[in-house]
Amino acid sequence: MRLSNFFLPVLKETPSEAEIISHQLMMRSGMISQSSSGIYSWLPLGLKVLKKIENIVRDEQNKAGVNEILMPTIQPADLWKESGRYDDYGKEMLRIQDRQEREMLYGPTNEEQVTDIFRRSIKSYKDLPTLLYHIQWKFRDELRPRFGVMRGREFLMKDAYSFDLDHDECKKSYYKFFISYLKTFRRMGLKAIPMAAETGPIGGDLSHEFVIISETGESDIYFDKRILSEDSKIEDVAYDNDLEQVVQQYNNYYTASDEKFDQTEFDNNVAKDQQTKSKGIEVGHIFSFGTKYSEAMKANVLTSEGKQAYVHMGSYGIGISRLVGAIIESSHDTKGIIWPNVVSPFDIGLINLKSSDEKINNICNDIYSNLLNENVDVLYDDKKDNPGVKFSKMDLIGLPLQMIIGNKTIETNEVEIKYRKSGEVKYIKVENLPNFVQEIKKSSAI
Ligand code: 5CA
Repeated sequence: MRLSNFFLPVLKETPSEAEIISHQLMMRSGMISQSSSGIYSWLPLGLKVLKKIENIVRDEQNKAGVNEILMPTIQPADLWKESGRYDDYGKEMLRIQDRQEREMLYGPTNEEQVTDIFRRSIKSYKDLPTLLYHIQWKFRDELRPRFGVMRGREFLMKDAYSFDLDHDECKKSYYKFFISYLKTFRRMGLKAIPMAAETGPIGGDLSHEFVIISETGESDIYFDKRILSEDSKIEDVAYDNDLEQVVQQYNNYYTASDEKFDQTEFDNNVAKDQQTKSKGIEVGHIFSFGTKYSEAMKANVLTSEGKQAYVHMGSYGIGISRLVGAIIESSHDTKGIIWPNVVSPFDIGLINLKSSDEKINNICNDIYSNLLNENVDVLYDDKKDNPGVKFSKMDLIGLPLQMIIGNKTIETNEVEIKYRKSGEVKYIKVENLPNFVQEIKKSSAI
């Protein structure tokens, strides 16, 4: 993509309403544009990151054997009346009437909708477990929407649902999601700590939230710091292993957010020098709630003994749009964002320092088209701005690697390579660039 053709409305000033760094940087780098309180448009740069995160989440759900579906954003109130949650949900739910004056709502979550799909289609224990997920916009009329996409009113969530014959089978599904979440967050370069949690309006008896450490997080978290080194091999865990054992390794460490925290328990379980208190951002939350919805909504299957049994269910959420902010919170410096390669909106930023010079233009154009031929997603700054503007813009938007070409580098027939994260700079001969590109592709340096 040529920058001259790319809609990137960067701001010079930090918007005063943006209190935390991720919100400031998302606004400054033109990733989002506010529509109303807690509701945002996603502009090209932001949308590319959102899609990358979405695709990692999707890939990990598919690998765990979960089926992707797409449920509507607008749901009939009748389903929520059946479960009893229509009144419970209160003002956080956006209620709508259609032209026939039927009560509808904009979904804040989908337990009812998915249970309806399940009960219409699955009648036998032979079809269990059934695992479904979708990635869809949600609306919650939060009392205090804030911090940009971190606590929005409209936000993108991956929500998955499991249906099993009994409590033990349901636990197996729960463990599967538990492991898939650790794999997912790790792929994004995040260390997410699983913490036993309250179940709130979703209900149930078993729940974990996945929290990443961040000074700007909304919850206080307390944990045994040894849990941070636990997930080093999580990508190698296969789903046909004994997952309970793996989950147990995590559960052995004391972790709690403020609502569950108990100082005496903390002191009894964790040596003083391992005790850590911090702030955290909840990026995922999983629940196991037995037959709460299946009984209320009559979702039952025939067992092997020919009896009817209510299915045991769980639900599993990941805040995809929140993750965009959460990743920035954990990866930035004074100049701007530092994207982990896997979610970066482009692989490389190519900077032409003198686009009025024909020779430099020709070299840059060649490099640009060669990179595109190699399937490298490159943002080519071909604009006429001065070098300072170009450098600070490229640093702000945080692409992992920059290629810089100007008078000085051309004298020696070289390209300057700058790594955004380390600040390391090196020079490569133009004719060696194809080799260099092959190398960095192989080493996943981009
Ligand atoms: N039905 C369950 C699991 S599918 C559920 O809704 N869980 S939840 O309420 O915990 O939400 C799941 C995830 O969505 C949270 O962990 C969080 O990362 C994200 N999330 C929740 N509310 C917001 C919000 N207002 N803005 C941005 N992300 C949110």
